[in-house]
Amino acid sequence: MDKIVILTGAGISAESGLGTFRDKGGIWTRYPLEDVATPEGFARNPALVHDFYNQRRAQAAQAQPNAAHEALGRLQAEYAGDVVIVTQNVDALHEAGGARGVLHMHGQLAHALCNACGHRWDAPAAMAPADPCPACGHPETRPDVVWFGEMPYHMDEIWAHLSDADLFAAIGTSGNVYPAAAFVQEAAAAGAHTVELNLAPSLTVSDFAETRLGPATEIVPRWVD
Ligand code: BJW
Repeated sequence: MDKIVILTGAGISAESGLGTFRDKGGIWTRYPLEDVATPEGFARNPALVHDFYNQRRAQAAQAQPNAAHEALGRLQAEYAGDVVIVTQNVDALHEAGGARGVLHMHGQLAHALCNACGHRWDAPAAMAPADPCPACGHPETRPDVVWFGEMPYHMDEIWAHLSDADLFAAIGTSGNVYPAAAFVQEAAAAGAHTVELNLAPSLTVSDFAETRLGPATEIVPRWVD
């Protein structure tokens, strides 16, 4: 049975009202990523980082899945083979759109993480510096997201799926951030057909066999159906 591996980025949630990072007016044009998305930034000013993620958590909680998330949920439900969704996004819109078993390689806004014992739990609406871990009581708690210099989650499982993929699609990601930007090469080396679906060509567009350009809510349902 054929295996489809789909990588998604911020572009798939853009039409649900969640900002992308590197487009005009994007999150990293408004907040220095060194301050809010690195362990060093968190150590320097945890209140600033919590404030940034508390705002993003509140926005994400209001957002609704769009036609692209729903099309992928449908694909997973109806396709006879295996459809693996790997997302760099920290929102829960794939799950709200009907997807199952989504691999959140950059973590999830809805979870908190204890740096001391590794315990994860549902994040409160407003996390604050030195909130104690409910399991061990340690105050080194943080949003459960992957910052620059940290190891993304589920990597062994993701590389295994890529090495076994018949079709690899990347949707709404700019190809700036590794290791996700290297997935297309891994899948192509394994013999998969590769397709990019994006509003504008990514940095890695030349690695893909096929490119479909347009807003995700138009091109993803058309590609799936
Ligand atoms: C639409 C649309 C619409 C708009 N429809 N499309 C050299 C080689 C290899 C690696 C490195 C290297 N130098 C440095 C590194 C490491 C570093 C890295 O990649 N740096 C680069 C800047 C070069 N990577 C890491 O540190 C990663 N870890 C790692 O490599 O571990 C190994 C290791 C560990 C320790 C020591 C040594 C090695 C971790 C990366 C973590 C990234 N974290 C963030 C924040 C997550 C939490 C949060 O959300 O705040 O993840 S950064 C941010 O970027 C976020 C995203 O998931 C990620 C990717 O962004 P994405 O999704 O592509 O968004 P955009 O905005 O860039 O693009 C949007 C796209 O959508 C565009 O293409 C638009 O056209 C499109 N679009 N509207 C369709 N309507």
